[in-house]
Amino acid sequence: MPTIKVKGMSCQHCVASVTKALSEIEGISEVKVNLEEGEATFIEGSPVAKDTIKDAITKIGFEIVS
Ligand SMILES: [Cu+2]
Repeated sequence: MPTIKVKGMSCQHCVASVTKALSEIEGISEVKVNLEEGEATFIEGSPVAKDTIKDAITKIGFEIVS
């Protein structure tokens, strides 16, 4: 399962925003965000470009740490 590190999440609202943004990407499902670890995992049903994920996260004000 792909895991990404998301920087800037501080509360459950952030978690909800990140979960929503990732879930809305075509091909991504089963998004789980861990606030303490600052991580998001998901199932990639079809290949998703890294930039697509990055754009979705930065658009809502967070940052992906790689
Ligand atoms: Cu928050």
